[in-house]
Amino acid sequence: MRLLALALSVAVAACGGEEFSAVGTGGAGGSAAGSGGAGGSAGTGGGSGSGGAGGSAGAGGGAAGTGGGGAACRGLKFDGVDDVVRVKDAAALDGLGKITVEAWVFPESYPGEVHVLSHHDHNAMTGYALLMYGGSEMQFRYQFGGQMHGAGFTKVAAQEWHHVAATHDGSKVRLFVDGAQRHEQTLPAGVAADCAAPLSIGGAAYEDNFPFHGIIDEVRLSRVARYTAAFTPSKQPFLVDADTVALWHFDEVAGQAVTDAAGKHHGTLGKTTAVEGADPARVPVPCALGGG
Ligand SMILES: [Ca+2]
Ligand SMILES: [Ca+2]
Repeated sequence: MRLLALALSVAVAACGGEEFSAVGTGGAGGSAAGSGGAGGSAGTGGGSGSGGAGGSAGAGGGAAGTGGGGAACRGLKFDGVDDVVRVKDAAALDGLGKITVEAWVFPESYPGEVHVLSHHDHNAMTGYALLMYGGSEMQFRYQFGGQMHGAGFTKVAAQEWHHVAATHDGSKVRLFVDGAQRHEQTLPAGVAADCAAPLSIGGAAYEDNFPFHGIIDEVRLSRVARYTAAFTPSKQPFLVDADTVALWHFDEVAGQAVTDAAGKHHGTLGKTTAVEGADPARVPVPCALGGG
């Protein structure tokens, strides 16, 4: 974890631009008038806040979720050195017939190959990973039966929020950035080879490398190909449905636990439940995902 001040400054940079338009959602603490605290960027956006169900729109330009005091929207900032989230291996995470791996990311830089989500063991040749290779080129990679299959590459620019997704519909792998299809490739569907490595977010699963540098939020793993054509990524947090394997909002206030909203694959900051250097930092992020 780097200094909190650094993390906050990054978050402000991510959401404090003039284009930022914060839309607060009612209900779950989503008041949009986030002008307080270090993250506040009041007056810069055309945000409308709803103070609850059916609430009237706020006139102010508060930057939702960036206020330092009690904002509900958080993500995890990875330092590009060793920060990672670990989720224990489970049978439900294995196999690769139909799948979607997706997340919102704000890469600060690309120190090298970085893994967004990895349940992959390169040496055992099992599992899958969504990664950026060669300095920003996204690839979806998976291995089974002694072969490695990779689909990509497509650029994911740093210093911007992007929705990134890889899908396999059993026939084709597709890569999407901000809902635009960037790549399509016919590849065999994987068999249910057991990857014994943990599932890692922000780093490689099978050894301590390929650390992500920047913020990751809203990571969802699904057992279907959710996207087979261009789409508009939702600005709202993902929801759990029957096809969701796991969904991590990263909205916890503190502590080591990383909750799976689907209830089964909770993770931990870093490599253990102890406070350690590999723990990503919890940072405020725009409540309107992707920065508005
Ligand atoms: Ca979040
Ligand atoms: Ca830890």
